[in-house]
Amino acid sequence: GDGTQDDEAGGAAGDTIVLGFAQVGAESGWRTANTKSIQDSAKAAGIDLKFSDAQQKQENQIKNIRSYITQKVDVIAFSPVVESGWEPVLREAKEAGIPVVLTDRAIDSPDTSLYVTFLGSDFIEEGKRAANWLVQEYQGKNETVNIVELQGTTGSAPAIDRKEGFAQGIAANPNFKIIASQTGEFTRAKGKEVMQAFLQSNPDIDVLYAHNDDMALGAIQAIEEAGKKPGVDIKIISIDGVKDAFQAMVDGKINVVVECNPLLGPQLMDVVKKVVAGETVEKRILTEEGVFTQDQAAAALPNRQY
Ligand code: GYE
Repeated sequence: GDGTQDDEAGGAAGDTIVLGFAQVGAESGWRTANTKSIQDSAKAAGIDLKFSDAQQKQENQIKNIRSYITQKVDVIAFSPVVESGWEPVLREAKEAGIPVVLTDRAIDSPDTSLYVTFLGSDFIEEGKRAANWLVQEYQGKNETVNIVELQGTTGSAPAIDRKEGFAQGIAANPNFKIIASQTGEFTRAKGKEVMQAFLQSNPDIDVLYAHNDDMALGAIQAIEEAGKKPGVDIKIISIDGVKDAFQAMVDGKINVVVECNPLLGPQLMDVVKKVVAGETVEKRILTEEGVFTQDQAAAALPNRQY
């Protein structure tokens, strides 16, 4: 993979594999854990990792992928910031004979020959799990439940799918009303800001559904500053399962967390090795995840890995 002539087959025996990884950014606790997992496991696997951070901008990510193509890395992996607009750069990678692994987030292209596999969570399922908790929580009650939603990055797979999965999950309950839904860009700062606006225009919020923990944690500050009790006056559902969110559950401020595992590094390195060795890999590799409620939070917290 270093451009010498004996690695034309993409990593002959004894040759170090070069992996170019184009990360989304450092927007959340999930992302920080994901980056660390990729860096640590590349090291452990003896893979030469070239890493870039796109600061949540697609144009940066495209530039970073192009640079890996120019450098003739063995494999390119990336976590697409948004779903659309990847065909041109992925065709360039294909023409250069460099396999691409989608990590964490999917793209919307129907041309599945542009990547070898997609490794990551089922975000629709996560949205459904969030909704299922709510349906259970209000079982047997007919009162109107006013829900506000903090969406992730506009156009990203997790924002689109978590919204859709949740909507599907509450669809059979007409008393559940999503009264406001806006992006909080997966960050604490934006989550707080948008929640402040929600609170100002809606006096009667019962539930917050946040597409990730960081936005929920930012929103908690806004709720407290407005003189309300997070977890009690406004029930909070979030996704990811970072330690700070478990702590917030222990403190009674978040009601339920749907787990999304960021520790994709070991599986990614396995896939990269297989691809370089010319082995076939499954087109879709799913991560396994759970759901945690307040009564489970204290016991689970010490074992959380991210
Ligand atoms: O939920 C969020 C991060 O793509 C699954 O991105 C990931 C999401 C994660 O910023 O915290």
